[in-house]
Amino acid sequence: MLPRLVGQGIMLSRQAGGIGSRGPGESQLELDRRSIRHQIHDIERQLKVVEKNRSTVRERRLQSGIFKIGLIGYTNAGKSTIMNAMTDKCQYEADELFATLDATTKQIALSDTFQVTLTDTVGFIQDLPTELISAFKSTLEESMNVDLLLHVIDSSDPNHAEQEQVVLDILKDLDMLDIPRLAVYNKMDKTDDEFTPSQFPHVMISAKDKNAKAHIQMMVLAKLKTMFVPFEVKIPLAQSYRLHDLAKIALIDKREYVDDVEIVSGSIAKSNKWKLEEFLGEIL
Ligand SMILES: Nc1nc2c(ncn2[C@@H]2O[C@H](COP(=O)(O)OP(=O)(O)OP(=O)(O)O)[C@@H](O)[C@H]2O)c(=O)[nH]1
Ligand SMILES: [Mg+2]
Repeated sequence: MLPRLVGQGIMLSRQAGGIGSRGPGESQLELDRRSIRHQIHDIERQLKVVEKNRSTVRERRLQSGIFKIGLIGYTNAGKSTIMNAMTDKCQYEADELFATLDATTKQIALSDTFQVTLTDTVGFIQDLPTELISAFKSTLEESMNVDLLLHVIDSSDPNHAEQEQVVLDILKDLDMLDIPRLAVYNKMDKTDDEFTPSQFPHVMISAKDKNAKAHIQMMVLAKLKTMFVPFEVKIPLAQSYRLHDLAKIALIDKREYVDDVEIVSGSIAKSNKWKLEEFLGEIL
């Protein structure tokens, strides 16, 4: 881009002309170049700040023990629409390629108490244009740290099978195939009746349907039950109120009262077992 300024510099200098105005073409050119270098430097600095903020937020989230879910899928599959349905918020969605170029994370309640973060990401595509690779990688980095991937598929697209495969291939390239996954077959409202899903487990929905949120919540909770490890704790009744914090990161199945003790059973992510021990340590 910079070399093209040569012509422009001369032109601008000719325009100036009079006494006290800028000198010959070269100095104008230098001015232009310096100003652009400043702008480039400025943008680079801003990008560094964004990156730094991102990694601090990411670190804080890693420490909190909150379960993390990432929405991934081919571009236009309906990830942002699902994000909106789950969070009751407005995230840019559009019928165009790469409507989302930046990762967005929101914390939501999956049941009365259980909290998760949900991250929307940029859509996958075959033969990604080089200009988009860095945006793609940096938003994907957000989903690298997640505990569960929701693979959103536009079931109504005649090429949905190829698109599913592209996503799975990219996951393999990124070493993300071992992250637990739930397939979300979306746009069922315009999918023909013969459609048969190929991935398991899955949920079939229309993101625009009012029941979409409840369906996804139910399937995610069922999936979590298979991933979590069971536990049983006894809490003195006087300390029962502290269960509130534990219930944000653990699924509570049953609460029983025996004398002045509450017996709580449920399940928790393996990575959070130490949190349970910390909790028990604090109440004893
Ligand atoms: N008919 C129908 N349209 C849907 C459904 N879900 C999403 N859409 C539409 O599909 C288009 C793409 O949705 P987005 O949510 O922006 O898709 P995305 O996966 O976030 O796309 P990128 O950000 O580009 O990767 C939008 O026009 C949505 O309104 C659905 O269940 N049924
Ligand atoms: Mg999007």
